[in-house]
Amino acid sequence: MSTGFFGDITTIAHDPDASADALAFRHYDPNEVLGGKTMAEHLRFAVCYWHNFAWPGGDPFGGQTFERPWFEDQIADPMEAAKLKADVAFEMFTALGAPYFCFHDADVRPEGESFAQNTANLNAIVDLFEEKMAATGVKLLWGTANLFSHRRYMAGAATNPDPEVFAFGAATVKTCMDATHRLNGENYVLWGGREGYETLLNTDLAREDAQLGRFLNMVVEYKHKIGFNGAILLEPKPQEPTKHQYDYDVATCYGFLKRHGLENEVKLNLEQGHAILAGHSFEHEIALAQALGVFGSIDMNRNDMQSGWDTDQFPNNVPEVALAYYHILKGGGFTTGGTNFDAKLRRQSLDASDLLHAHVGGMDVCARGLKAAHAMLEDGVLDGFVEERYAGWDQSGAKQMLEGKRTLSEIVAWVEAADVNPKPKSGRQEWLENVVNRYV
Ligand code: XUL
Ligand code: CO
Repeated sequence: MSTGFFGDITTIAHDPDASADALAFRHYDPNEVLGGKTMAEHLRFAVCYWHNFAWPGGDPFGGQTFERPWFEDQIADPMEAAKLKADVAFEMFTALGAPYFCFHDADVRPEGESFAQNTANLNAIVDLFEEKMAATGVKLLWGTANLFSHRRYMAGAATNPDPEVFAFGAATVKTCMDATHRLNGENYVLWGGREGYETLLNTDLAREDAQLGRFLNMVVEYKHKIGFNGAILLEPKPQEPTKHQYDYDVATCYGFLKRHGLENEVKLNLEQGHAILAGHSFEHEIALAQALGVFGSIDMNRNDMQSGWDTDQFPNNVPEVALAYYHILKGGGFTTGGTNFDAKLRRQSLDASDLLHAHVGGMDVCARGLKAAHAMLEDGVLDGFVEERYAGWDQSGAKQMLEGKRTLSEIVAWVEAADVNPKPKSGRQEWLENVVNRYV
């Protein structure tokens, strides 16, 4: 029986000719095939639990704006509230035709007084999820532990100066990995929201790095112990809530993984807004992760270009999204990863239908971006230019330099003997940008 939260809306169809205010996909057609895969298979959309069902609409200057029947001011029994929330969540996943969802433990279960109570609450909801997933066919893209909201984590979880907090966090991650494994999750994510510092005056950097490295190694050891086949993903973000967060960006995370022997065990979950906060573009982060062999999944959203905050808005810029998917497709597309909307409504968007419009719009923007990216790759104009640009390296003398077969002195001899005198060639950026514009 429906909760009635979304009125009589149960499914949203693909209808390019729908009227202006109708809830319909204009561009996302899950069954449309691009290069041998359907759009649904390419994009692997996921709806996140936290922004849609747990967040009350607060900002740093004001509290709750949303009124939801499962909020604690509406239902006295927190477990009943969690169940109603799950009912509405699955109604939304189904209405959108989203194949996946993602959650933190704290989004889905009531906060207990102890570790044991938290675990019992989580497991009760996981039982419910198991039933709902079987009934609807909705799958779990990833699970994760919220090791940043509760006050015990104010100075970090893995990087906390107090070993008891480290232990509480590690024990919590085990329960969330168990839950993810039970629900056949395809990935397990770690975002270190408080793994960083507010001031160096009270912080031992070397110690915190060692703690974080040990923590992640334990996660990987446990993954193998239980036979979890999904990927372990680290999610970079440079700051917010901390002044400085250790998993700053792709380059920093890769260095961290190398340092702790994890570069072949852990991949990355990249978020558009986090890339911007780090002073990069989203496609930079994706392209670098692909180049280093650690690309895993994406959290799709956008930041406000003026405010400088991590505003987690729904994506609405097709050219930007097209370049992100271009690099994803170029690297072979998603394997275990997908497109999770780590995006939230504006706090004035009060209606249940706003949640649907937000996702329908986001999914349509991604569909347009994907189509453009696919066409750019099919035509091969960009790729061809890059290949041509580096073609000199195919010659044997050039190869020998890279393979360590020529010393500096030997290179001098070669430059002199062959009178090497390079002629600069145009990088043709404006033409390349014009080419991209023909697709978006
Ligand atoms: C916070 C953020 C998180 C992670 C999961 O900025 O992106 O929601 O995606 O913990
Ligand atoms: Co995220």
